[in-house]
Amino acid sequence: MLKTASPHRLFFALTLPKTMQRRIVQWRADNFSPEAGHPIAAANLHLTLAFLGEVSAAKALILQQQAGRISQPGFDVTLDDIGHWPGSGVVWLGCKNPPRGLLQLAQLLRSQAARSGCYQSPLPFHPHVSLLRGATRPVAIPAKTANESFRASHFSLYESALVRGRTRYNIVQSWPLVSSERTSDGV
Ligand code: 2AM
Repeated sequence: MLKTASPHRLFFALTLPKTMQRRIVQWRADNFSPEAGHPIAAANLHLTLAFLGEVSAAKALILQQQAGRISQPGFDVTLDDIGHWPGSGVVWLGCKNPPRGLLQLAQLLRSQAARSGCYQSPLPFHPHVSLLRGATRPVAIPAKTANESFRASHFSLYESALVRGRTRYNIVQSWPLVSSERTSDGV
C-alpha cells in the first residue's frame, strides 16, 4: 500500500531471482569495460511489463485492483538476447522469442494503464532487463549473453524512489501467476 497520497513513480515488472541478479552482475563485470556505462545495481535488475509514470495513490489503487483480477499461468523467461539502444543509453538483456504469457501479461497491464490515463509508448513492447545506463557511445557487445532462465510465478507493482541520491525500486504489491482453473482445483 502506498503511504502518501502524493504521486508516486510506478511500474509493473517481473522480479529476477536474487541468485540470477548476482550471476548477471558478475557476467556484466567480466564482459563490459567500466567506461561502457553506469551499471544498474543487482537488486534493481528487473523486467518492466508496463511503465505507469507519476501516479496518485487513488489511481494506483484502481490499477492494483485491476491487476489483482488478472488470471494467467506462469511462464519461463530466457534472457538469450543482448542489445544496445544508444538513444536512451541502455544496454540490455532480452528474449529472442519472448514467451506468449509474457507478451499477454504486458499487453493487459499496458492496456489497463492506458485506460486509466497512464501514457503508454506507441513503440512495440520489447521485453528487456536494463544492465547499463548512460551508454550513449558505441559499446562492444559480447557475442554470447548470460543466457539465464527463470520461472515467472508472480508479477509486482514497483515504486521507484530516490534514497540518498540513489534509485531504489521497492515492491508495493505482488500477485501470483496462476490461472483460475488451477486455483479452484487447489492444484
Ligand atoms: P528502461 O530500463 O528501459 O529504462 C523503471 O524506471 C523502469 O521503467 C525501467 O525498467 C525503465 O525502462 C522503465 N521506464 C522508465 N521510463 C519509461 C518510459 N517513459 N516509458 C517506458 N518505460 C519506462
